[in-house]
Formats: sequence, C-alpha cells, structure tokens
Amino acid sequence: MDPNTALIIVDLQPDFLPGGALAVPEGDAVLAPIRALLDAGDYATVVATQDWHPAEHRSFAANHDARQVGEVIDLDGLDQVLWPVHCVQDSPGAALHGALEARRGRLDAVFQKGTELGVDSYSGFFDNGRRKATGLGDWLRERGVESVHVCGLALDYCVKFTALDALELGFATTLIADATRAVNLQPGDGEAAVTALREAGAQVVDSAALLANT
Ligand code: VGL
Ligand code: ZN
Repeated sequence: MDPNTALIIVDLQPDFLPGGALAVPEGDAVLAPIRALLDAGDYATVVATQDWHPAEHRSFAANHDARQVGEVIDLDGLDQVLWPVHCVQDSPGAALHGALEARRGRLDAVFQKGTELGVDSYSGFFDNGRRKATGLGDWLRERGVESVHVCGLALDYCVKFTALDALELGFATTLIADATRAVNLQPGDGEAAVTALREAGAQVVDSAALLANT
C-alpha cells in the first residue's frame, strides 16, 4: 500500500455486530474483508475509532422520558436520533472487536468518541456539533497521511460522517464498500450514504481491488 495511506476502521465493536445492543444487519460480513486488509493490506498506518459513551449519554432513548428508539429529538440545538443503550464505556459491547484486539500491535492508535454527555459523535474526527476535535485529523497529518481508506460500522452513520470529514479535511478518501454495512433505520439509508460520499468526492471500491494493488 502507498505509505501515505491510512486504514481507518470505524467502530468495530460487539454492540454493532449481530447479537449486540445496536446490531447492524449483516455487520459481521465486514470481519473477513477487514481481516484480509489487516493481514495483506500492508498499511503503514492503521487506526480505529471506538464509540465510547457514558451510561447517561443523551443519545440513548432510555435516558429521556417517554421516548422510543428511532425517534429524533432536539439535543442542544442538533437533531439527534435516539438509540438503544450501546457502547457504554468499559462494557463488553464497547470493546474493540477481537479481530482488532488480536492484532493490537497493528493498530497505531484508537480514537474514542461520544464521550460528552450532551452531544453525539458519528465522525471519528469531530462531534456532531463540531465543537471538539478528537485529534484524529492532526494525528494523521503529523504522520504524513494524505489518503485514507475507510471501513467498519455503520455505513449510514459513523462511517459516512468519518469519510465526509476526511474529505473536508483534504484527505483523498476511499470507502471500502464490502467492508461496511448500514443500520438502514430507513430503507435505502446505506445506498444514500454511498451516493453522498461519491458526490463529496470519495472513491468507492471493494477490498479485493485494494489488495490486488499491494
Ligand atoms: C453509531 C449510532 C450510534 C455508528 C454509533 O457507529 O455508526 N451509530 N452510535
Ligand atoms: Zn453511539
């Protein structure tokens, strides 16, 4: 792989996989391509994001009176989808998936997000209000990274917003289409995310094409 290209693995955590608290349909289908990318992709930089909420997080429906999962509320001036309780700090469902833990030595950094009670953070770069940066953007720049390959969960939320911010920050950005899956709260959300990413300037490829070039 080009030495200035980083692999960004978004939120590969048990709570987003089948059986998890916020299970992404077919979420486990991303594991094989991600393992292959880690094994054979020869990336100089591999970084993971980790959804990491306090138990009282305001994105959880259970932390509001008479609210259901999937409802949208105003949270401190931002539209907020209400989610099931998920990725609570230090809970098993919030751990990085074993596919990454087993290769911990290959992970150069982990950026946690969603730690502030009153604002959600879909992007690995900024919270949804862009009030704070996680440090990922500066960290990539300091390492000389110029392009990023983005995969993980979920395509229509954290993968989408991580890739959009990467583009906005000036990184050449590729979505690894077979290494991501969508929540699809509304049917078609996953396809809409791919369209939005293409329109914003992202390349969309399958892992096999990337591995064929290494
Ligand atoms: C995510 C919803 C809530 C994600 C995280 O990783 O896509 N989605 N928190
Ligand atoms: Zn979350």
